[in-house]
Amino acid sequence: LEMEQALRRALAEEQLSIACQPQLDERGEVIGGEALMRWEHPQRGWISPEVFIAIAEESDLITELETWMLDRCCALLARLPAEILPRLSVNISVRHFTQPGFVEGLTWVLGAHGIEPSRLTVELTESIMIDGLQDAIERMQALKQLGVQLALDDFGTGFSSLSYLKSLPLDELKIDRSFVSSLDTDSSDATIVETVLAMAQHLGIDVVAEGVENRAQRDFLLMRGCRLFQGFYFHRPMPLEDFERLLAERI
Ligand code: G
Ligand code: G
Ligand code: MN
Ligand code: NA
Repeated sequence: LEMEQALRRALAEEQLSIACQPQLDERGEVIGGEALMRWEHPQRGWISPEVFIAIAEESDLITELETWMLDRCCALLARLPAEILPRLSVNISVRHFTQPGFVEGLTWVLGAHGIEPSRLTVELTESIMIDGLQDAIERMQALKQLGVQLALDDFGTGFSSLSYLKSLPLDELKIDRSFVSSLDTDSSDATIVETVLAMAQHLGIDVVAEGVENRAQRDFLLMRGCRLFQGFYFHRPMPLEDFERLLAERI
């Protein structure tokens, strides 16, 4: 509770910021980024998002944090033309996603900034199916009608069966970095990654490989049809100013 209060104050007192990790296509061009929340406490320093997101998710504070995040991300998309920043991904927690006003809020913020909705990707995890597949499908369809892109994050770490994949209106799968990081050392993880890529191709869903840390991993993925990459091999998450500088350098 003490931590929750500190986090509420962090939001009010602008201790929160956004880091962005570039996403690249098969030619190595930056085609977008994933926005990640950061918290620098005045006394305790940087607090890991694993810690503070979990605390925020215990209450509707997560909705406030992610609403702030969405507003900042839309402002960035509005500031940079699509040629410079084609797309941006944000993580939305299941608690926020299942809130009654979520779609309305998202519609409002996109409109307020005048953003083409397809430039925003909403990353969800398999926990969206907590209330059942049908509820998840309906909520996701409402988002698709808005025109945003939908990604399933941390794919492979959940407990759900693969059969739900064909019923969800997904644009993108993000293969969890735990599979990617052991591609070159664990043959069963290599098989899982190959299978996910083949399956996604059949379903017409793009795949983002997360946590690519070396060239061998990138080459393995590329040879098996992966077209989107994210990981320390290319870039670490960076402050927004640095991300904007990186984008500006390309032209
Ligand atoms: O780089 P990193 O340590 O930031 O991220 C740690 C975890 O925190 C990741 O699983 C990431 O998805 C999550 N995370 C970062 N920002 C947000 C956010 O705004 N909302 C949610 N739900 N998760 C986030
Ligand atoms: O769960 P989500 O994918 O949203 O979280 C992104 C997290 O993955 C962030 O904590 C980010 O710092 C981390 N990350 C991104 N690229 C790499 C990588 O190449 N290696 C490792 N170990 N972590 C990564
Ligand atoms: Mn993510
Ligand atoms: Na992930």
